[in-house]
This record gives sequence, C-alpha cells and structure tokens, in this order.
Amino acid sequence: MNVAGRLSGAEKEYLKKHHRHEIKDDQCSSYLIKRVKAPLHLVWSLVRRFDQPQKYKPFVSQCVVKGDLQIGSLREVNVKSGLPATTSTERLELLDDDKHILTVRIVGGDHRLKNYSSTVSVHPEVIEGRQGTLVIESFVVDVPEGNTKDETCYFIEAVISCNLKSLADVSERLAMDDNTIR
Ligand code: A8S
Repeated sequence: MNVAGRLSGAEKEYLKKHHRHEIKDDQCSSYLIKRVKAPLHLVWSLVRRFDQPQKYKPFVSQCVVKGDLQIGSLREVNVKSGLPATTSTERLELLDDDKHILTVRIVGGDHRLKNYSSTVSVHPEVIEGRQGTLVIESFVVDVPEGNTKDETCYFIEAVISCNLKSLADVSERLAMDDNTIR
C-alpha cells in the first residue's frame, strides 16, 4: 500500500486477478501486502518451496511432505512451542511458476483454523530504482465458535505479517549475498 494506505491500480488488479475468495457468512477474509527489496526470482524461490516453509516462516520448526511434491500433496507442519497449536496438515492446491502464485489449504491439525485457505502471489516491482518484489497474501477462514470476525482476522494477520517480514529479511539477505559474490 502507499503512504495514504490506499491501493495502487496495479495492486487492485493483482487482488482482483489472483485473490478472489468465496466468503461465507461465518468466515472472515483479508489480505496483506509487503514490498521486498530483492528480485522476484529470489522471493519466489522461497515462497514456492511448499516442502520447506521453515526457510522463512518463523513459527515453523519442522515440515515433512510425504511422497512426491505435486498438486494435492500434504505437508505435516510442526510449529514452535508457545503457540496455541503444535501441528498443522496442509495441502498444496496451486503452484504456478509462470504467474508466481501459491495456494495452500489447511486440512487438519490441533488448532482452531477450519477451512483456512491462503494465496500468495509475487509481482516484479521497481523499488528505489532497483529490482524489487511486491508480495500479496490473502486468506479466508471460518470464524471459530466463541470468537468474532475481528479477533480471527487480527490473529491471522499477525501471523502472516511476521511471515512476510521474515520473507523480506531472508530475501534481502540472499540478494545482498548475490551482489557480494559478483
Ligand atoms: C501460515 C499461516 C498461518 C499459520 C498458522 C495462519 C499456524 O501455523 C500458527 C498458529 C496457529 O494457531 C495455527 O501461512 C497454525 O503459516 C503459527 C498452526 C496453523
């Protein structure tokens, strides 16, 4: 988003194209946008690794994918202690290496997120005269019994915000290493 918190034309376009969710009455949905000062190929190389979310997601301690990695693959994610859960089972729904889109659905685990689905898309953007990347992550989820839509959105946005901050940090570090080696 820009300084005023308004969306640019390009951002609106990306949201319309890749982040449409069907939202039922008892669900909430939102999105976050992050600018990363690293080229798209580096950011995408992290995002696309369905089998290795721990490469950037700070709450993930371990991840195991059974069998070949393909659409429909399941990953068993363990999260770090101190969180309101220990495991999550997640299915790869879409991995598009041309459009740079990843969609993952949570199908099980000892947490309260039911029917959670998220989409991450990454787009090239010039930031301060250099190759940068715009990352958009949107989600939809059931509002758990006893919680409000606001509480649910707030919790998930907090998790995603940490993930995107860390994605930026790791990507920017990789970009710096790339520049040093050359
Ligand atoms: C993601 C997004 C989310 C992950 C949530 C929202 C989770 O991994 C954490 C705590 C929970 O209570 C649920 O892309 C769950 O990772 C950090 C275990 C699923």
